[in-house]
Amino acid sequence: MVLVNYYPPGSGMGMHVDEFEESRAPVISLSIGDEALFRMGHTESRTQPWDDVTLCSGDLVVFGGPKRFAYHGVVRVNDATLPDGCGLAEGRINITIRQVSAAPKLQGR
Ligand SMILES: O=C(O)CCC(=O)C(=O)O
Repeated sequence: MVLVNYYPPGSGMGMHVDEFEESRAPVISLSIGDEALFRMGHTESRTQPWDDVTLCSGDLVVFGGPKRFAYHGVVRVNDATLPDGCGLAEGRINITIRQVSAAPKLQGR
């Protein structure tokens, strides 16, 4: 499954766990556009400790293993930080790729 989120400047996404998927395969996340302050926490709750990292256009994050079901979110998207030529006039797009089923069926079998 591929999920595309658009973030207007100044927006964010609350701390949450990606637990819709039954697969434990890593989530792959690509950032395009304005810089975002991304927060990665732990599996128990939305509270500290957490790590904050600024994601720039073109950055790819893979979260798997012990962080696959950790709380995470976007604190904020910083206005007017996107690079020329990224394809956006403002804001940020995040594309996440997730394996949904634990055992994907092979075509024709
Ligand atoms: O925008 C991001 O970097 C994170 C997106 C996210 O957490 C999600 O789609 O569940």
